[in-house]
Amino acid sequence: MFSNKDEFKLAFLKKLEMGFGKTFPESTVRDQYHTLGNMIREFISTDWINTNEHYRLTKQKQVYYLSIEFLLGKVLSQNLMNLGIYTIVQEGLSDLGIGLEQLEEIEPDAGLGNGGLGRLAACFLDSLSSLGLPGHGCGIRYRHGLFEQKIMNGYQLELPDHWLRHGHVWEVRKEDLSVEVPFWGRVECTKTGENLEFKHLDAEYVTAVPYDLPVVGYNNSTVNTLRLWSAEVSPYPVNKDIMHYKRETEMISEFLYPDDTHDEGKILRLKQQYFLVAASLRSIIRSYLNRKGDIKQLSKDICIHINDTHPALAIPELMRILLDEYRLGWEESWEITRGTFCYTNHTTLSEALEKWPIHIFKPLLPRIYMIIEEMNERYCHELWEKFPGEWDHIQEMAIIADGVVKMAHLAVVGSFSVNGVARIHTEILKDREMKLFYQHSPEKFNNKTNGITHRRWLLKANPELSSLITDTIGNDWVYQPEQMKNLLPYMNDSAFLDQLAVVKQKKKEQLAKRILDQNGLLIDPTSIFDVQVKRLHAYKRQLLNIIHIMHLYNRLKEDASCDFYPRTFIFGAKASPGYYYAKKIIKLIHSVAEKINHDPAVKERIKVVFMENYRVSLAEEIIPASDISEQISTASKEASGTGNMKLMMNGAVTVGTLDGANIEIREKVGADDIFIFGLSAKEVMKFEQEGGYNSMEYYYHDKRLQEIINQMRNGFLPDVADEFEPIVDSLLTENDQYFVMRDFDSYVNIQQQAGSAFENRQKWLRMSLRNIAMSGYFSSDRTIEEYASQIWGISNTSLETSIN
Ligand code: 26W
Repeated sequence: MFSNKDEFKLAFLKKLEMGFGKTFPESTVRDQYHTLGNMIREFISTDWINTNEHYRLTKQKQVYYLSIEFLLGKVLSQNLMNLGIYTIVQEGLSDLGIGLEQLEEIEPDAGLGNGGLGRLAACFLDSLSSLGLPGHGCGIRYRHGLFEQKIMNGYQLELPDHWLRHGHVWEVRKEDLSVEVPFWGRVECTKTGENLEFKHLDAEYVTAVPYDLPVVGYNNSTVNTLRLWSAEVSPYPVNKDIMHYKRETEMISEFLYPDDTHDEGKILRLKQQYFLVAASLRSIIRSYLNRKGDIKQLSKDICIHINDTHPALAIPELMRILLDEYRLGWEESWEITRGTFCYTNHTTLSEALEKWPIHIFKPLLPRIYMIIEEMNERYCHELWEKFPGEWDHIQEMAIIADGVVKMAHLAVVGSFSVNGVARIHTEILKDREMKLFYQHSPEKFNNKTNGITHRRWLLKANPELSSLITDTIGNDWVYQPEQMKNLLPYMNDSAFLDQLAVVKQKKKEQLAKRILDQNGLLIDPTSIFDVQVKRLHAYKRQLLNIIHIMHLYNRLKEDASCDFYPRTFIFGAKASPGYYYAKKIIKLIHSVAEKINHDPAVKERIKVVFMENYRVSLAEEIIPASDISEQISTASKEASGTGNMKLMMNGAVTVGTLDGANIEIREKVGADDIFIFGLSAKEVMKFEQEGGYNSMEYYYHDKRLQEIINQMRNGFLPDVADEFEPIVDSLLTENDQYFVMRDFDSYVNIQQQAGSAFENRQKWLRMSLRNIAMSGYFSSDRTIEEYASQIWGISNTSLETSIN
């Protein structure tokens, strides 16, 4: 299509004129963006076709990653980079007087996810393609992704995300591959000879229309597919008001649920879940039968991965297909089904465990409910054989109990593999949350510590650091990120450390400029950039961070001459719209910022910045500029965390608890190059079980805490006096469920150590370097290789293997 910038320019101008009927000087930046996007998508299509053809001909096993969320962010530059045409395009555009950054700016983030779980799915897709592995995503094409956050007077406002307003250049609508998904109705059972036959009658149909997005591998000609389903009215007749039916149908793919911890039990969410799995399974099976003829071999030729329990209905749905459509017997269907699914758990927080009330479930999905009932009965029978008479034990493990369908139980029982996302998380699953299941079938359980794609989070987000790495150790690390270890010998090379410092400084200046533009706040780019960016949740303890900031402020007010290295505290966080407490924390951060940022006495020393509308593209700007990475969840609560890995890879040093993947980070960098504080997971769980923690004691005995808590209610902070009562109550009246006060002293100390370490420039640069050098393990390539070899049983058989 084009192989140098002049060819690119010609093709670009021609496409622009043909596409928009305008001359180049008449075109807008948006016209130019769409032209480029369309051009690149067409450029991709040859490899896309070839990849599919290759899979079809080699008949190799395929993996499908089912997820209710895919948090892709922007794709233009990642695609250009993976295709190896970034420079050609950049230079060609530049000759025309167009900055590629301006076009990138126009592209909306695809924000089809809340946080960690959705972003992980996006990183996994990138790794699958880049490793040349046959793995595809299946999700929902929400018309509105995660809400846009605006801050007004310190309060969060939510605006709908209109990412599709101007069309989406990367998607291809495949109307001919649409499928019908049935809801409601009734099941009729008839006996034909020996067999029972089940028919779903009077169902209301929804048409699922697929939109395919290409997932481009890094420099290897592999293009896998992310198939996103959109809900549209069905041509089948309905028995109700047509306008009402249309509205209800389209609602299914209208909004992403903006909650990442609370299971709300809403019927629309259940509809979304079944919609996703019914449509995906149909298309997976269709393409399987195209490749291979025999449905009975399904589990040898495909693997379906369910990302948390949200797509767990795929299990009874496959049973339904095998039983009702292919007429296999129960035993055989069950064998195939259990050999096909694998499940990842992403949280042990009990409020996040999905449970569907039968009275909602059964009428909406009558045949699926029947199948789950049968699964439950057979499973309980099997348990009875093993634990005769132990009713409680069986009841605790049942799939249906207490009037609800327990999705985690369904997922465990119907899968051949169950994994957690960091070592401690998997251990907690095995000894607590899923203990009984682990005892019953230990062979299913395994750990796969999360990872992130270094191609986005280093190569793309931090080209300056990437160039420095490549100039120093060559570019093997791009294909084998663990090679970043080869940077370790530069630990004592002061010329190299200086260059590292220059890169970090440059990223900090870029972020300072963004903060000035966006927040109107002038910050000192030589101060420590202390960053906490993630969803707002009580267990993540943004509160501990802000309390510590209040403490520093109080100290500086008392003694202006005290030794303190200037710091800029940077927050980015969205709160779920219905999460009242989380929104109070956002307000508190703003009130504290207001107070501190306007006090001339501390002005040069502490700044507090809340960056509005945290999302993938903003993360790409903040993370490379960070010095300190705040990973301060109450130990045992954060399954893994992945922001911790992104920050480490960009040379930030972690201040954190021994929670999630922080534990493995410490193992990699060594105890000297990470700042660990606070209760251990064991200690937290002991308090939770046995009691013995009394937060009031900390209020009475720690004068620092007392002063801070008083300041939340005595008019010290701007705004009404009782604004922060819910926070004070959580700390005092409700006995501080997340041990903020308990960990406060330890946090103050470790933060002081981190501050002193920063003042020793050489020491800090060495710490930073060790974090970068050891971050290769946390590439999602390593994670995906483990999934591929240990769970899925797939390998790279592409014609062109990617190692250059
Ligand atoms: C039912 C509502 C709901 C929605 C989403 C409950 C729970 C979720 C997710 C499981 C929340 C989530 O994103 N979990 C995060 O997954 C990341 C990727 O594995 C981990 O790194 C985070 O620690 C975990 O909180």
